[in-house]
Amino acid sequence: FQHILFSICDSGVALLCLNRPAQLNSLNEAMHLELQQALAEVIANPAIRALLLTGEGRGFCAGQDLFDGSVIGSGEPLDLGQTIERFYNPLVSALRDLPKPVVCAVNGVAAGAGANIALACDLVVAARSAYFVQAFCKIGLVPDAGGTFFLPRLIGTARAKALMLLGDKLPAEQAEQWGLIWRVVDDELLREEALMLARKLAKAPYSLALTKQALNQSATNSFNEQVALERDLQRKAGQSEDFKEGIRAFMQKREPKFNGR
Ligand code: T3D
Repeated sequence: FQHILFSICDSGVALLCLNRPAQLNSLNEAMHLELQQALAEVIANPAIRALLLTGEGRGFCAGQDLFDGSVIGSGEPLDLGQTIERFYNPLVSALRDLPKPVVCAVNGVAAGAGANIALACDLVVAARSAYFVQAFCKIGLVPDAGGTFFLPRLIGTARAKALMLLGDKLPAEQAEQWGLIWRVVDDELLREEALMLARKLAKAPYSLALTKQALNQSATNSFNEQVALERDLQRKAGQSEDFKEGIRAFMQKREPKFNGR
């Protein structure tokens, strides 16, 4: 890969780093294509049981690369909907629907689609110096990459509206206080702490993928639909090898050793 770093570390964690630090990891077409390939590998490879997404350098991701040829047209009206359809929607859907936990380590500014890509992940840990900015309004665009779905659900409509209409910076500590992200850590500890979380999640039982599915669907389900879904997912979890192992380990008073099946 040219624009991302992708490796499978020990203990079942895949590490995916956005790697255009001079452009604050803004996303161009080539980078999107590489991300699609890497995510396909994360889905297909059973040895990968958790994903850690982060950025190289002082930024996490500044959203769309505004210098990319597809953004600055040659006089023809642009169809930005195409970029959304081809790249951003599949990317945030893949992260959200991935049947494996995704930890996002926000190492610096997360702007525009970069902020919303972080919100599509399951656990977001941010460096104390990081901040989030819904930069779209500054360049005459609409928030995308799932932002209008995630943001009001995470922090409420009043705060989401203010952030999206004003485009103000939201420092990581405030984001943590508002419940936008899981935790803020000191800058120098970010990678280590995020990796620790991802390693822990990589040891989780099969039921974790089902739990993620239940929580994702609860955003749009009615109460009746949600409890019916819990019943169906519990039925599946109850048939898993990991459930048997969990019960055995409990009875034998030892730590369970789950294999994700
Ligand atoms: O197809 C479509 O276009 C639709 C999809 C849209 C999705 C979107 O994400 S739209 C929103 C795009 N993002 C932005 O509007 C954010 C633009 N960037 C900024 O506002 C600022 O750079 C930041 C607030 C993120 C950081 O500010 P600061 O002062 O820390 O850094 P800087 O000096 O502005 O940027 C450092 C370098 O990164 C600079 O390059 P240089 O001058 O050192 O060579 C800058 O041009 C580059 N950079 C930052 N953001 C982008 C970028 N280059 C390309 N695209 C960017 N988005």
